[in-house]
Amino acid sequence: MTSIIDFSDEPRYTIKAVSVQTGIRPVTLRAWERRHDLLSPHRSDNRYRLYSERDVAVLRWIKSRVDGGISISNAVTELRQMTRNGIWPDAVPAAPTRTLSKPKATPEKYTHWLYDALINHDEDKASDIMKELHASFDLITIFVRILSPTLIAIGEAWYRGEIRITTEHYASNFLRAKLMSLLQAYPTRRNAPYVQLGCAPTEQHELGSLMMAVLLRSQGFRVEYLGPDLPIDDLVDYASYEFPDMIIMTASTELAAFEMRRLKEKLDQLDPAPQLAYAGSVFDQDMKVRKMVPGLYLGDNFEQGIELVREVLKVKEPLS
Ligand code: B12
Repeated sequence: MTSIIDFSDEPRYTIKAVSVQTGIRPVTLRAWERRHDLLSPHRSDNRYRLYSERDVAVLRWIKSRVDGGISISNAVTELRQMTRNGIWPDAVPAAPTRTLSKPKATPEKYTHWLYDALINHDEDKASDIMKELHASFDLITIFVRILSPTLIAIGEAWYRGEIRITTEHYASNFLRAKLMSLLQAYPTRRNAPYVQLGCAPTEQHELGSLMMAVLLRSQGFRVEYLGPDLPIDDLVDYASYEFPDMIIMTASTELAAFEMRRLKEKLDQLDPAPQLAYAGSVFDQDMKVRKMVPGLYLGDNFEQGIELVREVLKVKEPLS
């Protein structure tokens, strides 16, 4: 971990550049400076504020405290007390940037390369491909046009007996691990609509749910990913004192979907009752199942799912 004091204090960045790097709007930055005497950025010849790498690191740290539920004045006081005693906090890692470079190939070509690397258990190659994908495509394109088709091709190859089950497990676990790292690379937040995601009882297919968790967290939601095969009673008990705004469950079988009826009944007894939303292949394929399960069906694709979550949780502006 690098300490904030290790960053350069040479004036370099305009307020706009700092806003892009930290996700703090210029108007908020100016207000923090004015009201809390937080930073005194250098002024250029034409009186523009210029911030250093260290200023950016301080702002990221302050923002992580505020996102964690601490008031801005307490966060500033905390920082002052630490620095007065010669202690500088560790720098908070930046959220993954999304400045995309021109892709070397089409999503279809990448799907083919990733499939090949995974069925040959070539982890280095698969990791390199994932790095390239992250540098060249937005998350939706990676998930919908590359990872999902790769998984489907692997499922089909397994079904036809062309690859062993061990290889299918290897590939899905590799992708699960990459998705978890991606999820953890985005900052966790406190002051944002709170969504818990996971899979219905008996359901092991968790990658769709995990992808949605990454997408929502990348958009600024407070997200907790709970994993596969969740027991209803424990989930409801957890929700009774964590107060999520929404719980999203996925299912690929009728058995798993029907368990959600019981979940809805129990959640409705809570006050406030979280919104129950669901998705997954069994709902996509069978309208009868959707009719039988109360709650909000998020649709068969992530874009529509995100739109509906934003609508129901009344998020109009981008969350930062
Ligand atoms: C990986 C995998 C597994 C892994 C899962 C690992 C993990 N950690 O998730 C493991 C090995 C555990 C597994 C187990 C089984 N599997 Co499996 N599995 C797959 C595979 C290869 C990929 C699934 C996947 O992750 N797809 C990627 C996701 C993103 O795609 P998706 O689920 O289709 O989701 C789309 C939409 O539903 C939607 N969506 C999904 N989630 C969400 C969430 C939100 C919020 C929103 C808005 C949208 C959304 O968006 C996606 C993109 O369009 C598929 C092959 C295939 N054709 O899909 C088989 C497949 C799904 N499995 C299958 C089967 C039969 C099983 C088992 C019963 C096998 C067995 N005999 O044990 C068990 C069931 C276990 C259980 N009880 O759940 C069959 C299902 C057939 C059917 N329709 O009934 C498939 C299709 C394989 C096949 N060709 O036969 N499996």
